[in-house]
Amino acid sequence: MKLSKWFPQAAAALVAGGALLYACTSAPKQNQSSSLVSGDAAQRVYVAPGSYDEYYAFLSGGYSGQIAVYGLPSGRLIKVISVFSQNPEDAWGYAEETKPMLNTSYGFIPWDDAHHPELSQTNGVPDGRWLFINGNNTPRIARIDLTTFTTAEIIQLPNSAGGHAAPFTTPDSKYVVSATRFSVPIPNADVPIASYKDNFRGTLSFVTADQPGKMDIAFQILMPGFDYDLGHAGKGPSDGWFFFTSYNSEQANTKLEVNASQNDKDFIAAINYRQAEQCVAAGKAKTFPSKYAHNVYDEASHTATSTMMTSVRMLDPRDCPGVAYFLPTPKSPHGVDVDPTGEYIVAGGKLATVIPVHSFSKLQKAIADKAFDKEIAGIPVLKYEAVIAGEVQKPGLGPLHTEFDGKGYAYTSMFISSEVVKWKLGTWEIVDRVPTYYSIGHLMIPGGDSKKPWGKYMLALNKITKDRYLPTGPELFQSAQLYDISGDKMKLLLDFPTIGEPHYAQALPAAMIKDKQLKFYSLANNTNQYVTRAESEGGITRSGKRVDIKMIAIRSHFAPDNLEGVQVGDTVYFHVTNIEQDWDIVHGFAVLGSENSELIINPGETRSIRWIPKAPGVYPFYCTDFCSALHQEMQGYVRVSPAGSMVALTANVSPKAQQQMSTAKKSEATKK
Ligand code: RUQ
Ligand code: CUA
Repeated sequence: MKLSKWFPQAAAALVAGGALLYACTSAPKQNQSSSLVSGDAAQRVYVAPGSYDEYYAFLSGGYSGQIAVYGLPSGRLIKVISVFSQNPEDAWGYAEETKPMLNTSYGFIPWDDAHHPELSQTNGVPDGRWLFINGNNTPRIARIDLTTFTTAEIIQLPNSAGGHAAPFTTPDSKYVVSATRFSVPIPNADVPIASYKDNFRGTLSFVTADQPGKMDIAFQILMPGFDYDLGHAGKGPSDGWFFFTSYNSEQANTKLEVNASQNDKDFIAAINYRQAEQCVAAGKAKTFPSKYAHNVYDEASHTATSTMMTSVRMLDPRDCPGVAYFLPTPKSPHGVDVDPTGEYIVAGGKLATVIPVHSFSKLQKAIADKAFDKEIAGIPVLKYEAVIAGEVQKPGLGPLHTEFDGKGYAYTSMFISSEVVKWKLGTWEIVDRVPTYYSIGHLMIPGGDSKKPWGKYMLALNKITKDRYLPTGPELFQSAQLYDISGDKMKLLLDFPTIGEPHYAQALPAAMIKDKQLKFYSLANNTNQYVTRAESEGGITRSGKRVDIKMIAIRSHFAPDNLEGVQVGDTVYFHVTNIEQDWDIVHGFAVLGSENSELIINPGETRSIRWIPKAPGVYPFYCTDFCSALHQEMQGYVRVSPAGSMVALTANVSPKAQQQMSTAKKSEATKK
């Protein structure tokens, strides 16, 4: 590609123009790019029907708020996990049981912008227990259970806005972090925006993550009012440290594209979080009133609860010397990535003409030598020369993110010049480059941000796909491109469209989790307050204007399936238990005129949906998942009468069930 020949003048022009232009205007013709695919590519990605992929890949859904799971190398979409957005496909955020998962201090929030999936780690290597992901807009972190592929927990981050540098994990998953992209008044307050420099601050949050259901904000660190962008934990020798990029060290509050691009260097914040732990334990952090939600999904009751928390511990670096240092880093850095050995800290300076790499051992020496330039808000700024290990020269335009193959090489995405550049750690020489189509953001190597990458594939996550797929009107899908990185040269293998906008992704060998998948929920262990374990337990009850209908779903009927006595003005709850105990036998439920989504009910699960009928009539309901040969027979009716009607509240329960019921009652009576 033309732009992959790198011109400093072009960078200067782009920066002066204050715009990051897309390179796709000089896109190669389709036949050119397809000729770049090597001859055996089809074979390398072909996973025969009925065979499994080698890796699970988890791609963020960006502004869809969800996660998409793909098999690699085939690129087949195998699951969409509902996280931050209501999803009618599985009733996430529509079913009563799941609504509390989307609760925040701002109320019920049906959407977020999810950027960075991160696998839990043990000893610095993905362990297949959980996947975390951030919500950017209303800062949150979610935990996904990798035995059920469902969201199990969400914690909100107070004193934050734009939870972008999240949720990167420590090598032991003790913490996942989040940082403010937007600095804001802390606590948030009604102040003039022009008072930015006086009133606006950032925070770095450390969230305990290794106890399911118990995520908690261990502490927040109060930072100067920059924009904090991305983070990664140290490992090996740098274990115990965390690195966050920042831009807008100018502290501009308007026209950032120009005003935050003035300084030659911004900063990476190096945080000694063990030092922070000690300061917090010594009482140096202040208790800071803060409202934030902690939402937990209980697998036995199939029900989420939301708890509003009221305070955090806030640590000011001035009260904890040695907790934070700034590493000058050119220029408006975006990604920060630590190599598998833990020695090198690589920054992707969007506007930089080099890829700067800091050295952890030099950082330690610089701290010991007090090689400081100045101090900002109690945080020493180290001398660039004292911490820099090397610079990758002329890498391309717009470096963003770097991953590693575990064989001594780094791979950096170049947004503007639309390419991936492979370079050698230690010598900083570029050894290969390949085009991407187009405008690559993140890239991902399975385990590529861990101690032990599985360095066989690299996935490029692209923003622009003009001319790659059949055109679909004004908006085109984003895409992922799979490259073989097992040899010296990167080879393009496959190109597939993605849901939402994939930012980051993670992947692990399928063998790590595929045999741990839960096949169905135990009906016997179902503790939902509306569980219906047998037909005889179904029924309809009224309490004032609230009507509860309990029913079972099984191939191929609902029971009860004829309900009367509902009145206009009632709020009706359908509680449906799928009593199947068999893998993937899922039923659905939907009722005419419902302003809600359907329900999708997994085997052994109970789900409830609220319905407010507006007019008298008879309303059919049916199963929405083609579950059996008689799926179309899986239907029923609710009769709605005018308010105050004398129609009795009844649910038909089959004669057999009624018999069972009366026998049960009789035996209860004899027991008494
Ligand atoms: S950020 S490229 Cu969240 Cu790089 Cu998307
Ligand atoms: Cu149950 Cu279709």
